[in-house]
Amino acid sequence: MIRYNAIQEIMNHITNELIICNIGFPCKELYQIKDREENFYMLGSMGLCSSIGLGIALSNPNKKVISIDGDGSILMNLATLVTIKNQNPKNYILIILDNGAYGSTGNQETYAKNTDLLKIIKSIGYKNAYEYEEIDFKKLLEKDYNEPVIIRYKIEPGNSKSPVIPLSPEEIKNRFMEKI
Ligand SMILES: Cc1ncc(C[n+]2csc(CCOP(=O)(O)OP(=O)(O)O)c2C)c(N)n1
Repeated sequence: MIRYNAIQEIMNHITNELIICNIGFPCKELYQIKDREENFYMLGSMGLCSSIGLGIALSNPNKKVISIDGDGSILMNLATLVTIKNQNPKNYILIILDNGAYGSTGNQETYAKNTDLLKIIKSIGYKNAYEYEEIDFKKLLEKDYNEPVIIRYKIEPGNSKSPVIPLSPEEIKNRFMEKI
């Protein structure tokens, strides 16, 4: 499975959750699969999708917030995992699409090829750390948790042919802010 199909699978279960999406192809693919005002397409700041999601989750405790991130971006900002754990937003779900590659820039291998991100996540103390293939994501979304959830979704490298998003950064930001 490549990223496009993984995002399709995730979006099959989404209702009114806020979604923050990783830079590059993930955003273009999410836009193509299911554009909605509740989607924030993060266009510039590699490594900060999970941090932006954390801020949105802390400031909107009554909404479920999902960040769709990548292994390369998590590796670029590993401290985010410790920060999220300590801030402990109960309404936050971080999904890491782990293709072992910097997919958006040409599938150069990342260290996630040899370093198990889920082991790192569990070692930080996350109780709700899962492999996507081992959970029922629909049921997970229906449940309430006392701590953040992190899901690693193992996929293959590969980009779709999704075009550039026809919205400016200002338009993306403004419609998302109005929605929340
Ligand atoms: C600080 C910084 N370094 C590099 C880039 C270039 N860049 C954009 S997306 C990307 C790859 C992201 O890889 P990953 O997070 O694993 O997501 P994937 O594209 O594989 O889904 C890179 C290197 C950038 N935008 N910002």
